[in-house]
Amino acid sequence: MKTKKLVKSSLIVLIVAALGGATSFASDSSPSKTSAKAEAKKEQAQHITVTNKLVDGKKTWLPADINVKVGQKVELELVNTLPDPHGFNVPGLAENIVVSGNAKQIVSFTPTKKEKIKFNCQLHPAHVGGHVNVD
Ligand SMILES: [Cu+2]
Repeated sequence: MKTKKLVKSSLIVLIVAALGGATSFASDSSPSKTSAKAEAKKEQAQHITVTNKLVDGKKTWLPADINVKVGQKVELELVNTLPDPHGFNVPGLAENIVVSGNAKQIVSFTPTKKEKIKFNCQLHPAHVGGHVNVD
């Protein structure tokens, strides 16, 4: 008689636990929806690869014209294909960067005004640079 009663009450406990579990599972989906919305709002950066290589025997950063926009975040991927370290300097935007030999480095900035800025390798005056054109 006593044993039967115990079995009955533990069955009720199990059912309640199962229902409670189902309820909390259903309410789980809303927080992930919120974070997806925040993700979409994130600003998308303009990605430009700038490569350092030998052109007609001269160490050169290419492209010579890097075209960007006011207020748009820029992500420059500086790729040095030469064995020695080289510099990359854009006054006011990305200053005195040094990229190791056979390595790459990412530099980010957001231009705030229209201008044409000369860029060069601050380590070697003979190294061929170019311009960052902010439109
Ligand atoms: Cu250089």
